[in-house]
Amino acid sequence: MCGIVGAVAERNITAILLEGLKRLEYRGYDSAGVAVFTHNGTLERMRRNGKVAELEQALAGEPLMGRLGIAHTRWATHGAPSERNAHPHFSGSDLAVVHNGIIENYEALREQLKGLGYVFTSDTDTEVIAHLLNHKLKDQSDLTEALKATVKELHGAYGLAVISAKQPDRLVAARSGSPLVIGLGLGENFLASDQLALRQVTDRFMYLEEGDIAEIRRDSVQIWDVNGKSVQRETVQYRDGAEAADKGEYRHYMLKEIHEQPAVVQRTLENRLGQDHVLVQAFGPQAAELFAKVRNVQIVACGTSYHAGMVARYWLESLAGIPCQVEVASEFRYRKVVVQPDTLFVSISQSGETADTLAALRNAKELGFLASLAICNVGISSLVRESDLTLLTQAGREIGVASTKAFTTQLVGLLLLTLSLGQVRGTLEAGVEAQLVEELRRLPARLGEALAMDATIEKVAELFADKHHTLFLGRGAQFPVAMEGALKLKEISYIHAEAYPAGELKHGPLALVDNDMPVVTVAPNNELLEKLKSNLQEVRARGGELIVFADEQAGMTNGEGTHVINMPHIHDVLAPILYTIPLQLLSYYVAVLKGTDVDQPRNLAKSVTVE
Ligand code: HGA
Repeated sequence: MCGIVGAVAERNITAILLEGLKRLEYRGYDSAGVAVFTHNGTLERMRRNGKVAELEQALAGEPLMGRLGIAHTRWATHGAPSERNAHPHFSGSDLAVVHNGIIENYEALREQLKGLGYVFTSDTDTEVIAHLLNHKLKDQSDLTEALKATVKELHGAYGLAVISAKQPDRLVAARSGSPLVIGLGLGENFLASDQLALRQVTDRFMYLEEGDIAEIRRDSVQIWDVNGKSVQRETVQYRDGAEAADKGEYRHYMLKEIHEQPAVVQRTLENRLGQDHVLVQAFGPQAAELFAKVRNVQIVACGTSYHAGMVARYWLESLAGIPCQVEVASEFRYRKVVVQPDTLFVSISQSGETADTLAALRNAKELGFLASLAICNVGISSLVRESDLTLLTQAGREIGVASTKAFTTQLVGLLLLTLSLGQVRGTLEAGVEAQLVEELRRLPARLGEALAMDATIEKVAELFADKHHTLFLGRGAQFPVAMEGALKLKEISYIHAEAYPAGELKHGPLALVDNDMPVVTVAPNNELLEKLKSNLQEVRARGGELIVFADEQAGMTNGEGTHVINMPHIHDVLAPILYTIPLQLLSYYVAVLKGTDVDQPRNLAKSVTVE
């Protein structure tokens, strides 16, 4: 979502701030801005609606030079995307603030501050922070102390970076509910909402914890915890080079990331498979002992990760014999939940900073779950740090907003979890586990075969380019795959897409079917196939055009209005992972035909760190 970058150095920092914003832009991108304490001794800012490139162009025309600055890329929550709502927000001419998150009591604060004579120039919740801080500075001239007093009055979530022309030797920061990391340099220091923004300037980082306030100067960093106690935070060093952030030979990040799936699935399996069984220790040293006690599983996630959880439910109940519930985090966190004894709480999130999922995990701690497990792509995320057990997916950095490789690696992680639980609890026959382990080893090659269908799918995409509505059908564990396919299509091509379990068709959605509504079907290759074929007849009888992804051994053939795309044969349990690939490619090629912004679709953002 929004991104924060800050720097205090002896050299000009504007280029560093801009580069940081570019690295964060895939998360939120409706406007951007920078504030710099210039060589003239004044605080100046430049803001632009639109992408970071607009800001860069503006700065090329009118450079801002200085050694202290903060910058922001915005994904609006309060107030439309526009230059006046873009951060940094000023109070007077001396104070600049950037903010990630939401201030829930901003209306009351706004009224109070207006009463004190402050004039608001934006519609954001953020601007109240700038004025409140300005007000606190009247009693307390030290910026850090004034920020400590300010955050006491804020309800909601914030990652904040502040600079003042009156104390131009420091950046001051506060974290509550929105991540911040300090980048440590030599005679210079930095701040960002994600270390990725700073990898070009340092490899040493210090993560702020909930409630921390930090004062960052060129040659020192001081941190106070939520109780105001001065604390040290551990320094983490990354030795690997910054991850490749270019598109290589691909036209879009999304296509690159789709094609990375065989490799990242392979990586996710590495060191986790024994000869004929899953290595349960992959989930942490105490996993075997905890898993032996598990009698229920509660999965909580959002968006694409929620669909991964839905697939896992079929696996956990059919293979490991464990009752499983799956819920979207934004509902779970606010509902009165009854927890069955010995329930494992599983959260799934690509970034590990998804606000609703993180809040659900924090609530879960009070609800009497046996333990918590995070399936996550970022090892240094809040979700991972706050969970008892972790399985890191190895998808690498995912830049495209529409999640692809994160989803398939989550599925792999969830299948490893299913097999581990079945193994430890003795509910899964060793022979079945051995067979599935073998199938998992072959999975990267199968995914490669599905990717080789690229040109076929590109052709199929033409059927959708002029359509406004589509239906996606599946049965069994292929139903959540259909849900994920529909989500991908709507996210990046803006075509209305709905997913249904095929058996539900006649209970309502069949009324929508006509020759203008393509119906995409993900066929199961099991006892449900014959049932699905009957459902498809119901569509054909109403003139609906069918696009069916089916196992090459399922015996389905093309006919009038029926396009069958044969998929490489695969074990039924792994089919959801394989069938995801053509659906990703389909939405990609439809979006390309429609000319949308594939990697940064309108209104969306990566890593949803607000509620
Ligand atoms: N509420 C602020 C910041 C939004 C944000 O953090 N988005 O991810 C605004 O609307 O500007």
